[in-house]
Amino acid sequence: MQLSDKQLSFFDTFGYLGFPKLFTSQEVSWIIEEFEMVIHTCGNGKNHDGSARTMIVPTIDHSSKLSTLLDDSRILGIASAILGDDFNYGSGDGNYYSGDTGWHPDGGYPELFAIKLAFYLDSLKSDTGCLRVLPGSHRLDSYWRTSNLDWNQSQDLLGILPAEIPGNVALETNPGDLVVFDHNTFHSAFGGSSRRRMFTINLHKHGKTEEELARVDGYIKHHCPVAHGFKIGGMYTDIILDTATPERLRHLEQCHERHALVHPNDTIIRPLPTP
Ligand SMILES: O=C(O)CCC(=O)C(=O)O
Repeated sequence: MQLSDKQLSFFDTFGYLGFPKLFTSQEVSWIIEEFEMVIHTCGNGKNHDGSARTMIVPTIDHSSKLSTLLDDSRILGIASAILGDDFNYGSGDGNYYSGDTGWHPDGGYPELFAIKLAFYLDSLKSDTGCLRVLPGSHRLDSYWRTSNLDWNQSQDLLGILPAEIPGNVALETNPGDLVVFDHNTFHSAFGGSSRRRMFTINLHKHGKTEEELARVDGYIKHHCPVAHGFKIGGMYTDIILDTATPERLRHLEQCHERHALVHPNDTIIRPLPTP
């Protein structure tokens, strides 16, 4: 799958892109089945009572079937077009969200570095917890950022609810749709249920220079499973590594190796499988 110049310009300008109906209903069925298996058997899903968010990191790594999303030509096409075809897989979370998520970005990088692929597994409308974005907020010099306004305090500061901030976009989705956004882009969700299912695949640029490698290391420090309290012995599970094609390994190699440098005490050294 290729992105058009217009799609790339849209992403560059606004910091997000939507892909309605990217996956078929048959694909959605197994994706949901595997997601539920992962959050129940590897995470705390069975104890989710809706009083707080239940999260697991990683998610796709715990299922050989979900791991194949990293081999999918649609995902590869989107990721390669935005980040280059040597992009790194930077782990991802699986969630039963409960209630609102306030406005926040996932990073503040001076240039495009990391993106999030968000899979929402329920139909979500603007008043039932769909993802919202502040278009253009991925740019550090945008007013969304330079104003230094706390958009979550909009009621006190501006007399409007955070969901009513002018210019924010509610990205209503159905299962099978994919939403992609720059880590820098401010996002939120309001009005959702106490069991809003969603998982992410985070991807970032391959580090080549010393400066870029330092950025990759910083990413691993803050976004890897260990950073979220999930000690799986490295950046990835054995499942995602042992079932990897040579093409998938390209996207795992750098973070697999750098994890040992960033978190030496939480890395069980293991080689990558040989093709
Ligand atoms: O759907 C949501 O509640 C927000 C998702 C989010 O904040 C994230 O993935 O970083």
